[in-house]
Amino acid sequence: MNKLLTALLGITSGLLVSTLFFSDIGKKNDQTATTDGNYASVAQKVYVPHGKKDEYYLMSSGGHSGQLQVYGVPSMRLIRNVPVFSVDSATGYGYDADSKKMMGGYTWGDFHHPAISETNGDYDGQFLFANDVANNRIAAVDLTYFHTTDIVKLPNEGGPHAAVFLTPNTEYIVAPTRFARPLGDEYAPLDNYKEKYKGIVSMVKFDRASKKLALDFQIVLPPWSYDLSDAGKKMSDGWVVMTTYNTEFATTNPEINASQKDRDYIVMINWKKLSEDVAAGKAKDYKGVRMIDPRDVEGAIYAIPVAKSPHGVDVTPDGSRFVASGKLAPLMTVFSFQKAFDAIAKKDFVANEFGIPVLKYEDVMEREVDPPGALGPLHTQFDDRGNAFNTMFISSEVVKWKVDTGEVIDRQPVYYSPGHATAAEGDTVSPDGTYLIAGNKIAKDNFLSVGPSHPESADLFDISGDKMVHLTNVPIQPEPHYSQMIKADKIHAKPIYDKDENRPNSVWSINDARIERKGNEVHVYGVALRSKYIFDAKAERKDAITVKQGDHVFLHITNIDLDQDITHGLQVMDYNLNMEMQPGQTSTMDFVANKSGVFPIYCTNFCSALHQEMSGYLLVQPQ
Ligand code: RUQ
Ligand code: CUA
Repeated sequence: MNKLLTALLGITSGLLVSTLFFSDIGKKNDQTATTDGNYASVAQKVYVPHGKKDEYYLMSSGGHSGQLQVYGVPSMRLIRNVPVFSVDSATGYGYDADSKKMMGGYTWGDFHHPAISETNGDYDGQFLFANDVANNRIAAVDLTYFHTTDIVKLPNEGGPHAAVFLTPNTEYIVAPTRFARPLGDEYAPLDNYKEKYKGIVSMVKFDRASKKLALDFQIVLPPWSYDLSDAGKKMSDGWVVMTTYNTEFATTNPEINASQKDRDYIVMINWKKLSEDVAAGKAKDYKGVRMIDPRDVEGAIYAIPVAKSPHGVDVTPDGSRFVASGKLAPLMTVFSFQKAFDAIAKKDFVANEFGIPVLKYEDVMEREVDPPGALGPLHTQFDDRGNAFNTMFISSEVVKWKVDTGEVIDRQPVYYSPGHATAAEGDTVSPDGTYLIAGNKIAKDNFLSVGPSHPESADLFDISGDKMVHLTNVPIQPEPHYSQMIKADKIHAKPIYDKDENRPNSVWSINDARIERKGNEVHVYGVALRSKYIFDAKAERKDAITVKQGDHVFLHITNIDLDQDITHGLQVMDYNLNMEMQPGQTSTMDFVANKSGVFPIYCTNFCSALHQEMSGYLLVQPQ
């Protein structure tokens, strides 16, 4: 094994490495094998007859599509695409005024890790948070309406990849950076990396009433790269553990230069202590951001050596241990919070060059788990019977092992190269132990070919027995990073928006529809209903809007069909505009009518037998 790894690492060409990673692995797998060879019994487990519903929602990251995909488990049917960081013409997201403003000028994002809001360490099903690695944003999605309600931009971050994870009562949405950068968008040459570049952890607050996010403070750390992290719970509540890589400070060719040392660090931070100190005014203000250096707070930060280049660390459901996976060392390491606390109490540490106390590996480590031939461990999930499940990116499998003893219980191939695994409620204080999916990066020959690039894929397992039973392999929307699986009855989605007479710009009666001019602003307060628009109740043609070239036009349209699933759309031809109004929703779109002419308007959402007739005109008189 070590020879193989050395061989892998010795290859300096990225191309060769990728070829090795992606060509031969998986071939040993017989993709038609189910565990017991009984297809009918397996098929029954994923078949959800008409009229019945799935047991779980799978909230799956859409990666660089910037969107959230909602699947049903066990059927693995894609139910809904929820736009979060990217424009979406299907829903008009990014075109209507609210979402356009939230997106802050960006049109895409890279969504990696969803996190469902938690109460006492369990999913409460109210909200979901997500990160945009590409443009340093965090979003909140309301799971009552499956709508994005807020996006906040994080200054000083360099791609919050290790985000988002939550503290057990959603006190904080935590977002550690991937790249270190100079603070305040400043310039500093890469030669000054060690001194001038900082690693940042953003601590974001969420207000459930207003559904808004706000950056509370940032933690300033050495310029290491931070990767998947987790929050303590129960006995370890108050702490976060984060993996690091590139403790070598590589500024070029990281593939080689960031993998030199045998050990990187797990960083343990006491977020409760830091947040108390920030509240007590001990943070420094840097360009409007409260910043705290944990080295200035006694007992707030420790580092623990870990197998090199770890990709993830996950806290066990009881909060007593954390499991780190070294993607370049073929093993999972189990660490004990209690052992760490004991070592801290005994002051059994030495400060490193940054003045961060480093605990001893042997003091905190409980065991190393090294299944023979298993390569590339990435992420860990848990069931309700003391078992852990690890994805193996290189050997394309899921390994099930006992957290208490390290005993390997089962290994099942996946098709192919899994990133994350997701067990039902498998990162909470009370996992269900029912289903697990592997989110695979590669599908290769699984499906009908669609050319050189294939879809990503997911394998679904029944994990209720000792052996994992492979149920199905499905194509999945790109790109499955993390996902979470929540019991269906924890989600309380509303069928329509409340009829709120006080909502700004809403119109609830046909007779109140009107067009008001204020200088060169034209405000249309209209309604949409099956199967027409009423923009101006008093006009001869109630579905026409006449403006002058150069006017700033605001369309405020309320869908007054308070019926489940009767969504209307509204596009404006040749103006690159489309929005939707869900039942009871008021949407606003604004634009400058800079082109003169006649522009048909029609409903983009099929809403009735006369949907095709649901139309109108924008008439722009030339100047
Ligand atoms: S990281 S595939 Cu973007 Cu979640 Cu491990
Ligand atoms: Cu309204 Cu189609």
